[in-house]
Amino acid sequence: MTVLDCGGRRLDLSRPAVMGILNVTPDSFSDGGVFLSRENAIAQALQMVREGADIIDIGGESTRPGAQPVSVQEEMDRVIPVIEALREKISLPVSIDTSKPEVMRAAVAAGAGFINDVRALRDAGALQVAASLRVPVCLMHMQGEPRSMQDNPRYYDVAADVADFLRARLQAARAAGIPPERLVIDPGFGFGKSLAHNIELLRGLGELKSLGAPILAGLSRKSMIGKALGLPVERRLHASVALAVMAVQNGAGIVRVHDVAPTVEALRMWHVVYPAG
Ligand code: 7PJ
Repeated sequence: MTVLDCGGRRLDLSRPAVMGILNVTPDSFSDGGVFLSRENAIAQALQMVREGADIIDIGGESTRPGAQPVSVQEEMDRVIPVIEALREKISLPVSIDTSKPEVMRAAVAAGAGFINDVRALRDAGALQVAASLRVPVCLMHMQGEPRSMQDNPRYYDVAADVADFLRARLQAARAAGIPPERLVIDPGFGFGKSLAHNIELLRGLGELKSLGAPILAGLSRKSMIGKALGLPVERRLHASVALAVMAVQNGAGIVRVHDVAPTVEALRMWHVVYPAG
């Protein structure tokens, strides 16, 4: 049984874990602006806790294709008050979705117990800061930068290229002093990937298990559903739940989702059928 120690709060990975998404941004692609106010963000987090989430992932910078970067100060102003409020109100671990070392430091000081970095600690100083904070870190694969990553992404062999990248980032993280029991990996669905690339990665997700770290997968409401089924973002719930189950079936230990209640129910059923994983 694996339990991640998230700054004193537990994330149990002996059964599929659900990470609920809390965007505190004005421009996230599916719910941008709605949760901008602090009160709304907190209410949304509490709702996800009631629905059975295992960890709440708070992000203050949209990484959707085409999104513009935000300043350190702007990102802090969005996320830190929400993390501080949630520290008191919920007992689950809170994850900070950021690439900026300054935001990582402030977020952990405010109560976050997990770092989710779509840039896999490649920003200057991020490896050293993350190591000093002693909380688990998710290292995600991304080809290119959000602004341009969906302009004709190319790979020699997408599964092998992603695995090679994650292996190298795990090595860099360990070399910086982050022990293996604090590392999680993520192939980064939709981050510089075509529909065909995403499908190949999902089918081959189990191959990442050989890297020895728990796997996080984020497929919720993503454009691969839009491309495959022609559905707008507000109609992607059922396919998102299906993809979460497929990801778990293929080896994911954590799924990052917008719709917590239906995903929790689907994965509870999965766990009844596959109690040993
Ligand atoms: C992911 C993420 C993901 C991790 C986003 C969206 C775009 N972090 N942050 N994995 N996606 N670890 O939610 O559609 O797939 S932002």
